[in-house]
Amino acid sequence: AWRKFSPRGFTTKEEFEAEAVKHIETTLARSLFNCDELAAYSGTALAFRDRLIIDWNKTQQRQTFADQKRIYYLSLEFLMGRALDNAMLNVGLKNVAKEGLADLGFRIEDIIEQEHDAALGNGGLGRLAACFLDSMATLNYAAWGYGLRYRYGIFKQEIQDGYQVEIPDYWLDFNPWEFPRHDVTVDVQFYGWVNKYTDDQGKQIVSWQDGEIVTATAYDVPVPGYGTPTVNNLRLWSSKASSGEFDFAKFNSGEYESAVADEQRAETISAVLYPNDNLERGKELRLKQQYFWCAASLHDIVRRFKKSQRKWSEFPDQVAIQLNDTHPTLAIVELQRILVDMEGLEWDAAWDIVTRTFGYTNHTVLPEALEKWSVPLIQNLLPRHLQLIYEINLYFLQSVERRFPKDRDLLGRVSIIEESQPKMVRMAFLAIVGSHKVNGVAELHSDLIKTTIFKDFVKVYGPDKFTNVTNGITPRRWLHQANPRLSELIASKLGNYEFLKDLTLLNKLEPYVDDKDFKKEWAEIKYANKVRLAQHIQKTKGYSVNPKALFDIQVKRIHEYKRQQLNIFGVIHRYMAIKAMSPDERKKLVPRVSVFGGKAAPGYWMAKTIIHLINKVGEVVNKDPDVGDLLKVVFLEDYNVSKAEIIIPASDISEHISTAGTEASGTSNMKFVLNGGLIIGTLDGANIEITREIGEQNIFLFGNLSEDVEDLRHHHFYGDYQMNPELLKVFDFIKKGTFGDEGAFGALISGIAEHGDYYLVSDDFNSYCQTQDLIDEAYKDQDSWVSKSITSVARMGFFTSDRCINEYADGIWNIEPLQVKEEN
Ligand code: 26M
Repeated sequence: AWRKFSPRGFTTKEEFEAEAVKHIETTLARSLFNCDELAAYSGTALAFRDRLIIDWNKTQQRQTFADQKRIYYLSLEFLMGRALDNAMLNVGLKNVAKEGLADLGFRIEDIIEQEHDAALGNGGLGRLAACFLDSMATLNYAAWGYGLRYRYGIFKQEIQDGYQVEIPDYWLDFNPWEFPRHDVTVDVQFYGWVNKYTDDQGKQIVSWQDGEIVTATAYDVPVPGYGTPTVNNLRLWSSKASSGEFDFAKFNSGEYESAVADEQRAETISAVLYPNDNLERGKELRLKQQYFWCAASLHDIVRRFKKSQRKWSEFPDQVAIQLNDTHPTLAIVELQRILVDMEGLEWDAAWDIVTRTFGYTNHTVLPEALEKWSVPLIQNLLPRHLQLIYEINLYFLQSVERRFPKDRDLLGRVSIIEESQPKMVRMAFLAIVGSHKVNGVAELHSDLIKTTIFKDFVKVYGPDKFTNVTNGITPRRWLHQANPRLSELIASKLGNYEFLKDLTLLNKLEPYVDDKDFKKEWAEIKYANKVRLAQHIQKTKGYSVNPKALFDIQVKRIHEYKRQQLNIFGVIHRYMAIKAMSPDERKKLVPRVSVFGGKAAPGYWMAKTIIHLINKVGEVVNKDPDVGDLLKVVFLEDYNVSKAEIIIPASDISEHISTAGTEASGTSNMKFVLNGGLIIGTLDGANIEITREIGEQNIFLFGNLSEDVEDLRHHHFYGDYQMNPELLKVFDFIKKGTFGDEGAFGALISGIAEHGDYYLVSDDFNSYCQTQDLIDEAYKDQDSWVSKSITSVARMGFFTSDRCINEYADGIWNIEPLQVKEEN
């Protein structure tokens, strides 16, 4: 009976059409006679949104009623991509929508493409947060994401004359997936000063006074699980001048301009995502963003906790907060401030609550990415927080001194404050001290943080505070949505789609590794995906590539440590080899399409030089009649989540070739293998565990090992090393001006040939090229290649983000899923 009053919405195509048309005609006030694709998208999105809202409300009620622990995932980045396709698949009504849209005269693919990506992230870290939200909802965990509602997401990339140009990404014009909550606000304070006094009862009172107030307004985004009625919440904060603050006093006294300026300054906080990945720059506005978001989220969490009327000591039993990198570390200080300054708890009791609440995930060992904030900057912006940080550090150092009384150097090494000029706050150290668990994101990475950057903390806390949770990806988006035909083929053999919820079931594919018909279908699907990418290249770049060629793909943020330069030097080496061949020799070659994609941080000059070189090589190679189909070099513009969904299923080989020890995990490596692509990679990040799972015979590994990197760099530094002669030939070829203005690439070359080759491009060049030759040979034997592909997919079960979330839940959050009984 309840169902009658609580409908889940449409189930048939007729009902879907009626809903979509109703929205187009009423919500959008458009006539069906001029319904274009954008209007059809909007109507479809609103119809699905209605369905989600009902389950979303129920989920929130159920979680409130259950009154058990919740997970709060704090991330400055959520790289969600598009929502409609995902929503349709999760509620299991994509086919209904497809038929309904066909009736209305539309192809569903065209409608899906109307949606703007939600690109509130840079790369791996932000996309991981999105996969985690998907898994937490699918597994029925009571979980919230907290982030910032940037008006501008990651910039859109265009290539002009071979150079990257950044275009602002204003994405909020029509966003049916967000719900403004004008009644859910938090006032956040900045600047001001700290007043300490003793009250009538002799109690120390600390109050943070004056300064300016900015209001955080909540915007909620539903996060549907797959095949479950759980719809979790992603809460994004938007900044506005506080209502009292758009100052009528100022306004009335004629200071209109300065009143407007105040308002704009407040709105600037959530205006734009910082486009760096793995680089820290210490800008005040970035610190403001971090505190604004941490404070708003913490006060929201505390408000919710207080409704339950529990004792403060129960806070860690109700709340688990996970810090996605050090960006939200101020949340630790803010919770201590709330408990001590506002709620009047004793320091030790408060600190115990804090440390039991937080967990910290580290995503990088690159020194230039480790966050440090200058003491004067914090002093000015957050005076009370600086005092608290000093106090936290004092107690921490005292405890270290008690345990290691003779080791004075140790105190300096683990101090949260770096004694530099100016002094700096080391955010990773603060995050470690304020959390009960610290994890890395792949085995090698988790070992490295224990033996290098956080070595002293292992000594202080013992090894158990540090753990590993190897990253994972959601198979819903990265298999089912991106590669529906492969998903369908797998389901046809396994009998159902259960593998999307338990990815280890993929191992049931192993018996088909030598099944002729199955292999044929498998290969056909890969080919169709390559044709689709070739069409995309034709449409966006204006030239054709041969879908029968070996597609070799490297798509990720452009960074020296990821070594796109090694790839493009290898391509040039191949080009030189082709030029030197006789026509007969050329006939034996495996044709190749080398695809690159990825954004450079706008201020990262060397990364931009690499993009420039790739484009210039493409211009020369692609029109060289000696080469023809044998080699094409493509730089795809504006790599993002929705492009990844087209690109990843189309690879034969993808490249994950970072200098060993530098890539914390990598997650696209997992996506490519799950889609039947093989990979070439170094023994770095999750490549190591991928190798262990799928077997050494199914992956192309090369290069120096992480444990040898330090020695090699040492030799470089003292000049006792020989440049690889083949690479020198490549450099000479570039210096001749083969790819235009040779001066343009001077710094890229000299960094390797003369200035220490920090990322060991020369050391790994031989091994890289030889392995590429092995790949050519292996590709000629298509039969064995396809077997490798199937075997690999069958063994990828470990890399689902569901496994990963269950490990966090068990080992860090101490939380169980909230079981839902399906109503009927
Ligand atoms: C820092 C300061 C100012 C602005 C931005 C940043 C910043 C942004 C993103 C710093 C680091 C950021 O991300 C690091 C990152 O993406 N790390 C990647 O995390 C993935 C998920 O764990 C791993 O798979 C990758 O190996 C790792 O590079």
